[in-house]
Amino acid sequence: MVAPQYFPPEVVKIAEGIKSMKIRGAGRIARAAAKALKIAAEKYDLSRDSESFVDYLNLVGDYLKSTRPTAVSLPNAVGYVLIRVSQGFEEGMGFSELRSIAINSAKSFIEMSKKAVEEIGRIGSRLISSGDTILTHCNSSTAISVIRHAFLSGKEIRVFATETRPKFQGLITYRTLRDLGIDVTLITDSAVRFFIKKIDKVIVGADTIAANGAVVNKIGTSQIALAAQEARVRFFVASETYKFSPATVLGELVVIEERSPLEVVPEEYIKKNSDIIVRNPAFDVTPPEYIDAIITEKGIIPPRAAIMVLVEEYGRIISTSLTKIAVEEETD
Ligand code: RUB
Repeated sequence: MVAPQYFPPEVVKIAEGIKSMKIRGAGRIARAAAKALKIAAEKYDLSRDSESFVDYLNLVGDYLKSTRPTAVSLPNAVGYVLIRVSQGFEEGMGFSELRSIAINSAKSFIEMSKKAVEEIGRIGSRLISSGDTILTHCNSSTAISVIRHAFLSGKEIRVFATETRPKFQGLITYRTLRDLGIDVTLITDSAVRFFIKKIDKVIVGADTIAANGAVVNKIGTSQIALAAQEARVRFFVASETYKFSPATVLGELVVIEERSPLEVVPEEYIKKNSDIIVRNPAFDVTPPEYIDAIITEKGIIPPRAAIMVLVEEYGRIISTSLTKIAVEEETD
C-alpha cells in the first residue's frame, strides 16, 4: 500500500474521516469515497502519462477501500469510477480524457446516489399507512428518507428510534426526525422486544446486501428482525442498488468489522480490569426469511430477488469473474 502522504491532504482527510466514523453510514461513505477520487484526479500532477494516472487512481482506490471493511457501497463507489477510467484506458484514451472521465463519473455517482435516496423515500413511503408506528435502528439516511416522505405526504406517523450502542447513532436519528416535526421516541436497544407490539413496521437501512438477500446492517438489526418476526411485525430494508454485493454471487463472505473495546467500556475500566475480554462487532447479518421486502430506487423487491438486481447492475463484472474462475480451473 502506498503511504497516504503521497496523496492530496483532502483525500487523506476523507479517508481518515471514514476510518474514525466522522463520515459514516454506507451511502455517505460511498459518496465521500467518490469525492476523494474526484479530488485525487483533479490534483494529479505527477506525469501526463495515462498509465501512471490509472495506476495512481487505483492506489487511491485501494487506500479508500481499506478504511472500513463491511459496507460494499465503498468498493462499489470506487469501482464505479475506476471501471470507467480503465475502460477509457483500454480504448486508448490519453491522460486528459481519462482525468475527465474520473472527475465526471465521480460526480455522476454522487448525484445518482443522492437521487436514489430520494427515490427510495418516495417509493418506500407507499408502504407506510397513516396511523403507523415505525421502528428504526441506527442512523440510516434511506430509512429516514422513507419516514420523511411518508410524513411529508401527510401521513400521521410515530417513530421509535433505538439508541444504537455503542456509538449512539440513534441519537442522530432522533434529532433529525424531531427537527422534521415527527413524533419520535428514543428507546434502548434492549427495549425493542418490550415495545415491539406497539410497532406496525420496522424500517432499517443496509450496508451490504448479499446475493441470497441477506442484509448486513448495524449490529442489533438481526435481533430486531427476530423480535419483529415473533410479533408478526413487517420488516423492511431501504437500500440503494449499489449496496448489493457482486462478490457474494461468487460465494465471498461479507467481512464484519470489529471495532475497539474502548467504544464499549471506558479506558479506566480496562486498565483496572486488564484481563477483560470485549468483543465489539459493528454489524450483523439478517437472513432473508426475516425480511418482508427491500425498497430500492428501482422498486420494491422480495429479498430473494437480490440476485436479479446484481445481475442487472453488475452482470458484466460477475460474468468476467466467472470466466476468470473457469479459465483458472481449466489451466489448473
Ligand atoms: C451505519 C448503518 C446504517 C447503514 C445504512 O453504520 O449501519 O444503517 O450504513 O445507512 P455506521 P444509509 O454508523 O457504523 O457507519 O442508509 O445512510 O446508507
